[in-house]
Amino acid sequence: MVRSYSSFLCMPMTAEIRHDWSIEEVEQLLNLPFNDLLFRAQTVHRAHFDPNQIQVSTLLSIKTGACPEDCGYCSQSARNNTNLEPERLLPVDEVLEAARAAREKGATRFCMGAAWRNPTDTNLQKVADMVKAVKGMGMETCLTLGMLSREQARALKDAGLDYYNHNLDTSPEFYGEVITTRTYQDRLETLEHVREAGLNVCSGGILGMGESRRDRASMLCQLSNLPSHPESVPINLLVQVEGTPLYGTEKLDPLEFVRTVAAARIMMPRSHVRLSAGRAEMSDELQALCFLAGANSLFYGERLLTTDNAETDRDKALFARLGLSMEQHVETEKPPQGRACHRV
Ligand code: SAM
Ligand code: DTB
Ligand code: SF4
Repeated sequence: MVRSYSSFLCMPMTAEIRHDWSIEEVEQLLNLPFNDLLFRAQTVHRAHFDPNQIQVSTLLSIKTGACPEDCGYCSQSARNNTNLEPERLLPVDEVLEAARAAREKGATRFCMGAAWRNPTDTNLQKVADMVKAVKGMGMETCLTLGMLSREQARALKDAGLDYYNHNLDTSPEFYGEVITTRTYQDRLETLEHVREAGLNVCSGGILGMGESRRDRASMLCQLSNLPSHPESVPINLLVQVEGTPLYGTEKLDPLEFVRTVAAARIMMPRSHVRLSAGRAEMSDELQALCFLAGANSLFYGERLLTTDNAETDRDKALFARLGLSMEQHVETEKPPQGRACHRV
């Protein structure tokens, strides 16, 4: 007891912004006694955020399935035998209707996802029109369309896009076990293009794909050692979809998920850490631990892209039980003091 407490005290408690994490250092964080790790994460969290506010985004799949990529977790890959009905790019009015419904429920950001390796320039123009329309409703906008060139990222910025989501998914070491049709470097380059265009970066990964604790540490190093931390860091728990290669993977210890959220919070103190896919299968108590570990963003609404999300009534009840409020502010990353809030 005494030994772990003293080693815990030796670790800095300040919310320093660093880009030089080593995998070993992150492993040390992940190896801390659970209470010490959560205390540190909560301390860092409180230095930067109101701990009782949650940023709320809603997702919509604007183009579903028939994707040429071979991501081993994904229901939308044409190579996986899932029972998914492919859909063409949705018309703008359908997207706007969904955005309006999301806004009425309290979401401040609307995230649109497409099952593409990368958008064609024609499709990019159509999506840019969606961004303009959603933005015109007063919501923040986010897209995830696959790889982007420098020019495409700029065109989306010009259309008024706020965030671009592109996940690293896992560590560079484990990556090849999950995806072979695009490289880790491709992903890093897209993130560079997005950042260069002046867009906010949303990038994180998936846990529970059979990776090791070291892989989780390595993925967090990649994210926090980017030239700027992503403003938003989605931590997904693998949603196991029948017919995908990762279906049947041994389930991750839920406390390991919490530990990883805590490490993300400590390493990227000013980022919103999003408790993303996998909430439908999590208990309220597990989600509460994730919030304590510094998660302060989530997807709200009955669906993610192709799978069910936690139900909104359940989320409302959970927010009320935990005394959490939805962030209402639409502007990007401001100090916590300025944020308005909205009780559910
Ligand atoms: N096609 C684009 C791409 O892959 O870049 C955008 C959409 S893709 C569905 C966005 C992210 O969702 C993936 O990078 C992955 O991290 C996450 N994701 C997809 N399927 C998932 C699953 N079954 N469980 C957890 N996360 C998943
Ligand atoms: C992210 O990190 N998680 C979201 C979003 N970015 C696009 C996607 C989750 C997808 C979960 C599986 C599905 O519904 O298809
Ligand atoms: Fe396609 Fe994206 Fe799914 Fe990979 S994660 S198969 S790129 S939709």
